[in-house]
Amino acid sequence: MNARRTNVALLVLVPLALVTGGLAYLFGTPTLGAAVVVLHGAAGLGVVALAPWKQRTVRRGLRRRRSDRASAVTLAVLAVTVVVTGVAHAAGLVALGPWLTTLQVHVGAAILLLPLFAAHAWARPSRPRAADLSRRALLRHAGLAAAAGGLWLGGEGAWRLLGTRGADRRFTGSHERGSGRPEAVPVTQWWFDTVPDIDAGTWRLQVRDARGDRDLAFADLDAGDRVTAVLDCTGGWWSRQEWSGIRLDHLLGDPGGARSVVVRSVTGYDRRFPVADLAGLWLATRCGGRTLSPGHGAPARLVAPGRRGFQWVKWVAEVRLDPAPPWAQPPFPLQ
Ligand code: HEM
Ligand SMILES: Nc1nc2c(c(=O)[nH]1)N[C@H]1C(S)=C(S)[C@@H](COP(=O)(O)O)O[C@H]1N2
Ligand SMILES: [Mo]
Repeated sequence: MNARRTNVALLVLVPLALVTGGLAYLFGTPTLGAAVVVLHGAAGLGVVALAPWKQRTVRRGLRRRRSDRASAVTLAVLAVTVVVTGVAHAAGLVALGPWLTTLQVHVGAAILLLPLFAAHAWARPSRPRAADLSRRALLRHAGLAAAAGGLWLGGEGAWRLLGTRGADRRFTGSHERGSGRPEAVPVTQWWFDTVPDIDAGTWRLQVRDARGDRDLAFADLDAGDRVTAVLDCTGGWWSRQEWSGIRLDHLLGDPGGARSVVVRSVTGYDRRFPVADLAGLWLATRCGGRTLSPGHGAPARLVAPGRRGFQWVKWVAEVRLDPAPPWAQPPFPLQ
């Protein structure tokens, strides 16, 4: 690998890692989810495999004192942070403190890295050449892919040999926490939401379906429809609990011409789901037989098995059938 080829390989691997990382958060079932997470790990470790070559370029560059040196050094620090936290999370280090998961740092650093990486690559003339697709070049690419796959397998083997928590993480990469013990589940917000103060006695759920609009009280929803489901937070942990409440097809009845159902919280946080999935969504009033704690979504929160945690809307204020298609929303919540 010379310097230009190393850079071209990074121009492929870093965007691949960013895209597969983002996609990993959109899949909650193993069918595609597992493949995307493995590809992500291998792409990220492919970047590691290039480090011995890149390191030479970096040394030469540092001697040359270019004008964008500070941002290049920041980029390097972010890249090391992303890789170290990614591997640390995979190994089993879930949290860096009571309020900070390793993956939050991983993803945060990766997002900060994106503009610096783009500017850095733009300012340097490492353009691909036709020869990068020659037979000999393809052999080199295969070598790099094998090194990346080897590092991934090596990691999996190492976590098993060393007996770290990395050995039994879920297909999403998440680690188990507090299954069967609702009080041991972390209280987590997607971004800026704060726990609202709601009186379950006066609280009403607004429902809009084919029959019109109505308000329901807590007792109307505490209907005993049960499900055991895994909440898998993108912060890197999962937990299996027994929930009960009311299934959305029981709550709403025949969707008529509606294409989606919108579930919105008291705080305005909302998510949209296909009406075809109503029988697989629950509005839960209880977890492990007890009413929900304020942090975990009291009086009622959505339980959406097979979907990542950010879809499990807490403190639900409204459930409404809607003519818009289920994809008419940003892929990730904005609040
Ligand atoms: C420059 C961008 C990125 C690089 C270089 C990178 C690199 C890595 C590496 C090296 C690992 C460890 C793989 C292993 O040891 O098996 C990892 C794990 C992970 N990364 Fe990233 N990553 C990037 C961006 C992202 C983004 C944007 C997300 C999510 C939005 C993300 C989510 C994850 C997850 C969930 C894991 C855990 C996978 C597992 O445990 O198997 N990454 N990443
Ligand atoms: N209203 C609202 N609901 C929300 C969130 C939020 O920020 N606001 N965060 C989601 C995320 S990211 C997760 S992982 C789960 C966490 O649920 P828990 O706090 O009961 O563990 O709630 C989801 N529901
Ligand atoms: Mo989450």
